Amino acid sequence: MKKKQLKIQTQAIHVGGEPDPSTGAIMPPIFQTSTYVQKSPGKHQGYEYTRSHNPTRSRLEQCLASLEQAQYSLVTSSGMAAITLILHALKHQSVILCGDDVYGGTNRLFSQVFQQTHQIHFVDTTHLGKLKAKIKETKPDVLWMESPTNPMLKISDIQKIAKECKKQKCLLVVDNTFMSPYLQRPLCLGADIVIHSLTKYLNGHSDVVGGAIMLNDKKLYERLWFLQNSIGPSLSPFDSWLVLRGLKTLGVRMKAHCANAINVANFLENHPRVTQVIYPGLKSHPQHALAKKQMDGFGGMISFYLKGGKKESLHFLKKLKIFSLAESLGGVESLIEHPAIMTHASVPKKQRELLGISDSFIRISVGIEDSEDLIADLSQALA
Ligand code: P1T
Repeated sequence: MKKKQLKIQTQAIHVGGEPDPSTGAIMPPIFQTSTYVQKSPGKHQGYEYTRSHNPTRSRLEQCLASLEQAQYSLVTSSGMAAITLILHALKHQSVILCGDDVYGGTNRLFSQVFQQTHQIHFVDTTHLGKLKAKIKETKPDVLWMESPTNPMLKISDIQKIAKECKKQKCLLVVDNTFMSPYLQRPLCLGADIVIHSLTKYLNGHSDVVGGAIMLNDKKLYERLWFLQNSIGPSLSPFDSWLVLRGLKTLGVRMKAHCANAINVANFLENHPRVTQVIYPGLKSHPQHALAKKQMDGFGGMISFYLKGGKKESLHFLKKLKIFSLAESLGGVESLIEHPAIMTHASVPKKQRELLGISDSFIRISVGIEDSEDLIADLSQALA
């Protein structure tokens, strides 16, 4: 059966997961090797050195390309490494228009590392009119966006934005980390490149740091592979294998994250100590209708505001027993964090305040434990 005919959960298990042809092992071997023997100089079996190619990593790339419905995929040593490779592929002084609400590390990379070689502007991508005006004003080479955004969970219309980008000959890059291909496939909506932090839902077990790039343009893929090989941020064979293993349960995990998150969001929305809950699955979310249309589920991320200030927030975080206070997201265990002090501390204070990342703002990654236990934990900490 062709892989395109398979449903996404079947692809996650079988594409790149074929039994090992030499032994019949049902699980793919970890080719934990740095180099490969050659018959004579330059005569080899397609593998010379693991920074360049590795069979375990190739299997992962095959699976990820299939899930995002892409021709090509490259996996990297972190999500930031994936973003860095793309930035290196751009011309000197390229204009990048970036969503105003992105992961703090992405904001830091754009505004404190690549600001010397590229021109960076920020824009609210949820408002198409404002976005079109900013595109006219800045004439970007690249539009970089997240949907939902980290941490405000704003949703933007990828299909409409992609149309506008095509008109303006601007490359559209979507960071799909918060959704995973199980819930959203931006290339099918017209994006040019999709990136992921593999560290999150795709691996799903909080034991790997990795990144991925998926795209259909052969020339650009070849340039990115050249940069990966030249600069060196390839994912290790063991980490590639762990992600391949994590991917097998992507479908069941994403369903459980979504089911738990709506229960937790409803609980928080009705709690007197909570002033506002942001979750794309709630009717109160400003882009709820768009989320329903664009996504196959609302995901496992929730943000909310507590009554009070920093003191109350820190007190609440200390009282939790099942939720762990930690950066990151997308693992089977529930995590909670304070974006202003943790994941988004590198975003300038003024920009944070404009976005609403205040001291009473909390972000949750809802895991796949029993939601009754999660709600009981939140309930006792809020009390
Ligand atoms: O951590 P790393 O694998 O390098 O991925 C960076 C990254 C890229 N894009 C998005 C949307 C992200 O959320 C991240 C990492 N985010 C966190 C660590 C966090 O807690 O939000």
